[in-house]
This record gives sequence, structure tokens and C-alpha cells, in this order.
Amino acid sequence: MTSIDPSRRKLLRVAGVAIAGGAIAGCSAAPGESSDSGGDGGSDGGDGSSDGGTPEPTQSGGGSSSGEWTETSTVEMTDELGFEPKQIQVEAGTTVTFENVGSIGHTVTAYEDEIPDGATYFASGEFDSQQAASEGYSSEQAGNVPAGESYEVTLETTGTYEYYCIPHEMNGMVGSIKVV
Ligand SMILES: [Cu+2]
Repeated sequence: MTSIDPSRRKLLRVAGVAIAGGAIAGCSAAPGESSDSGGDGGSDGGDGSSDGGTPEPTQSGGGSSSGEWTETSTVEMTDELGFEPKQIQVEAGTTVTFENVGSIGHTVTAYEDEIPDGATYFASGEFDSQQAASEGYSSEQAGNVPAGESYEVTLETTGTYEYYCIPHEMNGMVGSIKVV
């Protein structure tokens, strides 16, 4: 009695291994033609040759060395925030008149340390020191020379006097008087 059940045979068919890894083909996709048209980058930089930037120092106050000295005893104060002429020359004993020809108020204020030795300090408002003039102006606009008015000062001591307008000094409103 041996019967073999033929059904027991199991045929395990291992299906063929899929054709994996067939062609690792394709290696043609390589980046061929290396187009050299690229690089629009080179925007020719550099040629901005704006011949270097050091701004030339404009001859502002201080150095009373250069520039011409106008022989006059009258100086105008203008709405351009300047004294005209900026540099004048007078003889000792001359009375210098500062006329406000514009509509904006100004002061005539000497730099205490920039007047000749022994000279009398001067400032519109008749202050006897630069500090007093500065404080007087800032507190109550003392020393202000309104439109249409003038300030006079007689200079006896020879030498160079530097002066300024308190509210417009930062605008370059300065001047010089050379007494000879
Ligand atoms: Cu002024």
C-alpha cells in the first residue's frame, strides 16, 4: 500500500530572476557639449575709474593765508549765509560796518582766540567775550542783527581778526579782517 500522492510534489518554480541590472546603459546622457556660451556674468566691472575720491578741501575759514583782501570798510551779510567780502583789509582806526542786506538775521562775533594780542574783543550785542555772546544769543538772540540793520566796530589794533555768525557758522558764515 504505498501510494504516493503525486500531488505532493510541489514544484517550486523559482521564477527567473528578473532581468535586473540589465543595461546600465544610458551612460550617454553625459553632459556633452560644454557650451561655452554661458557665463554672461563677466559684467566688465572695474572700469568705474572715477579717479579716486579724496574730496578737495574747500578753503574754509581758518587759514587766512590765501585769497585776496578787499580794501573796504563795509561788509554785507546776505541770505546766502555769508559775509561779503569775506576778507577785508582796513587801516587801524577804521570803523567797519556790517550791513544786513538780506532778510535773515545774523551776528558778527569775533573768535576770542583769533584776534590780535591786545585787541579789544568785539561782537554784535556788545558782549565782551565769545562765551557771553554765544550764551546771549542762544538764550534770547541777543546780538542778532536783523534785516536792514547794521553793526559797527572800530578796530584800533593791527593784526588779523577772525569772526563768525553764531547761527550760521556751521554754514561757513565766517570772515576775516586784516587791520594794517
Ligand atoms: Cu548768519
